[in-house]
Amino acid sequence: MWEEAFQAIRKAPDLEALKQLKARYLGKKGLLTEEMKRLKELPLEERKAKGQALNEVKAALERAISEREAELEALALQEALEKERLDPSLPGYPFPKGGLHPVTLIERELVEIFRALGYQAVEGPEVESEFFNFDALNIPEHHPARDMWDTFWLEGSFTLKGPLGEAHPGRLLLRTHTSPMQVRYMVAHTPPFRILVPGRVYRYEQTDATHEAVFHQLEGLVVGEDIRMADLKGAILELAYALFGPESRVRFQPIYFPFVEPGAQFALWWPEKGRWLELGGAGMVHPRVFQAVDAYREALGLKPAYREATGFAFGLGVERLAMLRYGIPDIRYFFQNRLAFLKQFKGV
Ligand code: FA5
Repeated sequence: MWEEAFQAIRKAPDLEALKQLKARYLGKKGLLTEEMKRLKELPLEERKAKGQALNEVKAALERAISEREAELEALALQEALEKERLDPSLPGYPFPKGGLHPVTLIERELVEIFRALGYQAVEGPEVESEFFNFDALNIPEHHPARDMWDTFWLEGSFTLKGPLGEAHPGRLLLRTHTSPMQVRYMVAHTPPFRILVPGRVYRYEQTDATHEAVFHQLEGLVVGEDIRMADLKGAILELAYALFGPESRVRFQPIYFPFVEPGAQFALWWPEKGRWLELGGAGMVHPRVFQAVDAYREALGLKPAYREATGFAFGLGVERLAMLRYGIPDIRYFFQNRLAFLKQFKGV
């Protein structure tokens, strides 16, 4: 009878079967356990001999079970090792690594250049009020200058936050340039300072190879005592040197922007290509802008801080610069998210 048990144990195909065999012989209601219970029915002499024999069988069964268990475990391990074999000499799977968008690359480069000149980068909201985008920048309603910026107007009663976090009522729009941040920053700070405002802007425009409805600008604003046009030219010249080396030059041509006087559009000389790059607009901050800032400050209970101030501002198109820099023929490529295009720009 026990011979059969030993055989079954030795041949148990897996751990589960072994567990069942263990229960069958050694469990609470197992054959051997039952046999032991019956010992007390035997006469004393027999009981002793039989008891000893059963104890030996029990020990032997236990030994057999744990031996088979060890065998089966080793087998399972062997199997797993076979199945999950790892070949460390195989080449790894290529893991695609993302790169930065070309607009981000140029934007970071520009911010770095100006940071070295003491500028601090700040950001402002893309949903803006008519007041900061136009009125405070000396572009009143019904003034023809408003036509310079075709605007996406927003509907609804969302209340915008002003420069100090106060509720700012007013008609809402998607900012058409980064210049409203000039006003926001000045209201909340006192001169002197040098700031940069990188950001996305929106224009209700037909798109073509050089015009997008959504694009990026980089605004610069420097306010202090006795800031002059020469300082503006110097800042743009530093930009030209940083981008195109010491052979570069800058060109300023008069142009009208309501928030600067005089106003200029500026271009950088690209020696490598032997051509001028039209980059953006600039000028000396218009006194009306300073007045609007001080009026707003007073309305908030702050002291006027711009009565004696002088300053310059500039704003340039980031995509336009990226296009020229990287030889991109169409501005629309930036927002199509085609990997073949984006993969050409690597950077960290
Ligand atoms: C402005 O937006 C002024 N706020 C710039 C400024 C700032 C002037 C501070 C004076 C003082 P303008 O509309 O010209 O100006 O736009 C500035 C630059 O943005 C342009 O030179 C051009 O590089 C870029 N730009 C304008 N429109 C588009 C467009 N639709 N798509 C792509 N880039 C554009």
